Amino acid sequence: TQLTAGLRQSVELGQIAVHYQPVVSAGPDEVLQFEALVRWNWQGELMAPDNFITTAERSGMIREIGAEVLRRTCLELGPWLAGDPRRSVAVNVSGVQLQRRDFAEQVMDTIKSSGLDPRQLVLEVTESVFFDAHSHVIAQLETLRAAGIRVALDDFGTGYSSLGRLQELPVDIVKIDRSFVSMVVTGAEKLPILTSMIHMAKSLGLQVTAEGIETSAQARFLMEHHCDALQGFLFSRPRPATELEHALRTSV
Ligand code: G
Ligand code: G
Ligand code: MN
Ligand code: NA
Repeated sequence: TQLTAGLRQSVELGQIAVHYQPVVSAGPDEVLQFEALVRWNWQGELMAPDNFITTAERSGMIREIGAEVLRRTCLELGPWLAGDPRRSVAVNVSGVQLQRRDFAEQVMDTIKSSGLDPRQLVLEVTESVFFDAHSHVIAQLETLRAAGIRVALDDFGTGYSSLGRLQELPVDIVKIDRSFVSMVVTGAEKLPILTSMIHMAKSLGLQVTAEGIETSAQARFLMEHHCDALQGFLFSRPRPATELEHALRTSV
């Protein structure tokens, strides 16, 4: 299709851009992580991933795009990451990428050549990756984790698997989907599902990040309920690397 041809050309021409959204660690508030979010410069406009990720997954182009996003992220955030070993960057990974048996090796090669400490990389996957996962998908995630890379379960709470299954998954971090966070509105803070999701993840020893924080009431609620980190438009929209300084001035 036209979209696929355009994408292929853009990857070759280096027109895949990455924006970064800060993740604020709770108390003391500090930006210690960014999430890398792909953007596509298409015919003079910056296209959001919702408009092309599915197409890219179908055509397999997501592999080239994913590799380019990781390379660019290492390059653009390398200097910031080198300033403090507690800092990290999270990159989204599609199940289509994980189906390739050389995925783990490619990730390791990319971070090695850019000098990034594996402990500073987080790979975000959704539950669907585990739903029909072949054993080599799990094995690759285990290999990456053994090297120090962390795995985050993105959009947590929106999938089909039971909460109990969380214990079996090779993940270090859960990211609570913003649909749960949006339930926190002033005066209606009876949120047993949200609070038990946090509680359960914490009791399994996982780190918990809440996504889609748009109000200070939501930030307060989630901090009071022991989330480790917060992310959302309240702090900053995703921005290009040249505007990181702005994002770093963010606080709760
Ligand atoms: O950036 P935005 O908030 O519009 O992202 C929309 C969706 O696209 C999110 O679900 C996000 O996980 C996904 N996404 C963003 N960047 C990437 C990427 O580099 N690779 C993959 N596979 N998904 C991405
Ligand atoms: O699925 P994933 O968590 O990777 O999606 C990230 C997406 O969420 C990006 O498209 C990003 O722009 C969007 N996003 C980030 N913060 C907020 C927020 O506070 N509110 C809303 N509505 N979307 C957000
Ligand atoms: Mn994500
Ligand atoms: Na999410």
